[in-house]
Amino acid sequence: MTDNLSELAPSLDSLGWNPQLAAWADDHAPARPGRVARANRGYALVFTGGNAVLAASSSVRTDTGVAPATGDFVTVLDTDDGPVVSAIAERRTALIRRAPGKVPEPQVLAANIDDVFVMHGLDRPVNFRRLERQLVIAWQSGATPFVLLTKADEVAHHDEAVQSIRKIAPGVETLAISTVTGRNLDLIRKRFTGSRTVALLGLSGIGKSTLVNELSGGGVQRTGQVRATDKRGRHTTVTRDLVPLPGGGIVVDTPGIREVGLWHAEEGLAKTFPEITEAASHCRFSDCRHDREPGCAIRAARSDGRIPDRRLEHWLQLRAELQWQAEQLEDFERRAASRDRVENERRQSGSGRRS
Ligand SMILES: Nc1nc2c(ncn2[C@@H]2O[C@H](COP(=O)(O)OP(=O)(O)OP(=O)(O)O)[C@@H](O)[C@H]2O)c(=O)[nH]1
Ligand SMILES: [Mg+2]
Ligand SMILES: [Zn+2]
Repeated sequence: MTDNLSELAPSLDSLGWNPQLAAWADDHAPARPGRVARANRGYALVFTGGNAVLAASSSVRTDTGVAPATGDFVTVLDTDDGPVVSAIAERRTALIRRAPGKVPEPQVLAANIDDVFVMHGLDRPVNFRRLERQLVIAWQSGATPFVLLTKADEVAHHDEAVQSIRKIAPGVETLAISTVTGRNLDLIRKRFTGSRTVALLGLSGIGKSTLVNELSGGGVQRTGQVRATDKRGRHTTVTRDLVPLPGGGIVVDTPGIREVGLWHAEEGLAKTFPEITEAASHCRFSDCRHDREPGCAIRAARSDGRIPDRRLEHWLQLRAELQWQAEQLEDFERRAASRDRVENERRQSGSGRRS
């Protein structure tokens, strides 16, 4: 694998190494500690302090049911077959979406992060629903979300966009930035100190990798032009990469994501819609469905304009989606368990015949 990441050699301290992790790693000696810079199917590129090692990860996945994700703290054991990821430390935070496809399973976009930069390009209309979904998974991660509106140099009146977004992202710092004019980049740079780790989230072509290059002061990440006609990106970044910055701090560049599936995100939903969560706590009945029940504080807030229709509708939809997903997951697990039972019985009756 030849790429810029494997040529970096950050120290363990700059990657967020701490006494708890050291104690954890001691239990796994003689394996070496490190942090995952990039995870591929079956392999992880691991910064082990002064080195980047490509380690096999299938066995740890089979043993623990967890595959290493970008940002994970891991141990790497040298075996006759080469380096192998031998353990993954419990994640402090994790940015997770539901993996695309029919099977209900999580996809970890970044682990052990402190902030999530939810990014939208001002060169196209902001999709509020997508932004709200992104905020749900960002809040759910346990990290602090920020909204960055990129390409501020391309629009004359971006203040309006910033104001309308502040309304749908209460409690979330929202900034318009530009890598062309340098607008607000000083504020962004200030977030990056020590081993603080920030994950970037957003559609293809909105300038995630360009920001990474701007912050790192060099062409670490490849960037690609958007299509002139509809501003669509070309999915230039295809892996989730942990990029340590020379002045401190770490940024996780990610491929552009269109589908933001939710995964166990009740808390994230509550934090994304704080005004609705607050109103719900005043409904007369604790199991109020906010439909026709008497004393519904949400309906009252809606009718006097404190909660906009659009936001309430989206909240109800996302809540229903989470409920549906919980049922689907239960059903899925029940079917898997019954398959295992049948398989066990088949095996036992088979061994019975042999004896
Ligand atoms: N005008 C302007 N263009 C920008 C800015 N930031 C990025 N771009 C351009 O937007 C295009 C896409 O940038 P990338 O950084 O590759 O976008 P990305 O979000 O990493 O895209 P994917 O890797 O495909 O997910 C490039 O042509 C950049 O030069 C900005 O602040 N202003
Ligand atoms: Mg990119
Ligand atoms: Zn109610």
